[in-house]
Amino acid sequence: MQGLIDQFGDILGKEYVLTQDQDKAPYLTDWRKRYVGKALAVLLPKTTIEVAKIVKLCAANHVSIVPQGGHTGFCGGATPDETGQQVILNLKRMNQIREIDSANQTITLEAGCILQAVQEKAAAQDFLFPLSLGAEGSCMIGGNLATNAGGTNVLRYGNTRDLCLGLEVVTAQGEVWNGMKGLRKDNTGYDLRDLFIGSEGTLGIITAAVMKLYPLPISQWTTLVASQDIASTIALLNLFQKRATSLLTGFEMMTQESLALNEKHFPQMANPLKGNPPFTILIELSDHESEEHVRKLLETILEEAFTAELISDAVIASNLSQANAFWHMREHITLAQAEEGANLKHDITIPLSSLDSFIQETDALMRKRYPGVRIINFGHLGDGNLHYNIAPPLGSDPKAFNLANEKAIHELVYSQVERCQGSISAEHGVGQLKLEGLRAHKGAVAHDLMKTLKRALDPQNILNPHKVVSI
Ligand code: FAD
Ligand code: 2HG
Ligand code: ZN
Repeated sequence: MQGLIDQFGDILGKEYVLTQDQDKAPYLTDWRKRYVGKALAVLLPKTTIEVAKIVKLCAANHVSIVPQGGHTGFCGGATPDETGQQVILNLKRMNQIREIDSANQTITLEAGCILQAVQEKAAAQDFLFPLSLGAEGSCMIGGNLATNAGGTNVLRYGNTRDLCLGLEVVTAQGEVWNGMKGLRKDNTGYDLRDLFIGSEGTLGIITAAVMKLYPLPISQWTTLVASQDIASTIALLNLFQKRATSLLTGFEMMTQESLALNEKHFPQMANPLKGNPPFTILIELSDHESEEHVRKLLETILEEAFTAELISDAVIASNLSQANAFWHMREHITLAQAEEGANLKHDITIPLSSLDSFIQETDALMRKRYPGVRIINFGHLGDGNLHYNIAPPLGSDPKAFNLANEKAIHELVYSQVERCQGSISAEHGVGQLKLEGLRAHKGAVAHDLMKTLKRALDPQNILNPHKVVSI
């Protein structure tokens, strides 16, 4: 293998081929500390040409590649297996923003750009790059595209897929596909771009992209409201959709139990709504007209909601720092869960019309079968996306609880998801975490088509094998 390592060094420069255990360690464990892999080497390319040369070399030597961005994914997609025979290809050095095209309202950038840096670069030129998620300080645009990440602005601007106009991809054969036209219309046969988006590094390595920009709103207003039940919360969402239409940019839900866990670990982030309501809803409106216009609209809709008894309390953020504090409270639930210890995540989508029955039935079954269990349910309710996470009963050992109950708890939640015709992965992807259940969930025809695509594009199975589909 030393010969191969030397050849990697010839392509990248020796300092960008990490082979020592202490150098590789940060790349080998996923964010949740659920998967720990081994790797022959961690490779840090700087250019698309280098990526292409590495893929050709790996293909010739039957060495498989695990593409990696910020390594913040929740499904173990960027973590190698335990053989120590795979290489990690981390794209963090490919972090150039190539161009902002103001007339076309697009940004052209390399896959290793950190999401937050992209947002800041766009804002400096008076544009909004709307993708926003809790990991934005470390996740990368290539990872966002590879997972088709969602986040908190999907309601208005769509998933990462909806924000992408063009891609540059290195194929499993080490060819470079240049699909970097920033076109909003292009009906020239099969959509290769959409094939690579969401493929989690199994079909090609995304090296660059052309992404959409939007005008920066001049005013944003954020409010927290108290709701007593899910039926009222959905009626509230529909009221906002009707009255605020495209000004509605965020609609997030947090249950009492989620916020209690947050407050336990981050007491400075206590819920400003009094009385610990069963559901706390964070709503954001963004406007291009004036502060006055959006504030009045928000107040009017909230008055209507009070009159219709959809909400029992509301706090409007009086300044930017208070608005940020509301968002931090929402985003810290994941961190509070990590502090608390191992938990079972379910990133699911349910049609809004079935959400009430899903939560009522699943909560009841869960509490009956697992007395004392904590249901940390929160998420992007405007998209029907729940993070229906399960924490073990207080006082129990998380690892032992999960070992004994993980399979049955997943089955309970996912059978309810199927009953409601939902999805077992809303925004986090499949990776290795959900590989097993995918065939049953997608159905044999869809699953076989996915395998056919994988075999056609990567017949040697060198790109992220045993993630998403096994062939
Ligand atoms: P990685 O974790 O490095 O990789 C993810 C997958 O993409 C892997 O399969 C990897 O092989 C592949 N990949 C990475 N780069 C490339 C590339 N250039 N070409 C081909 N394949 C590649 N996700 C959401 O959707 N919404 C959220 O609201 C959200 N919030 C989060 C909050 C926190 C605190 C954390 C830790 C994570 C959150 N996530 C969320 C999950 C995660 O941030 C996203 O999945 C993100 O898109 C992953 O980006 P990454 O650069 O870290 O990718
Ligand atoms: C979020 O929406 C992320 O905050 C994380 O998708 C969800 O912790 C989770 O399960
Ligand atoms: Zn989420």
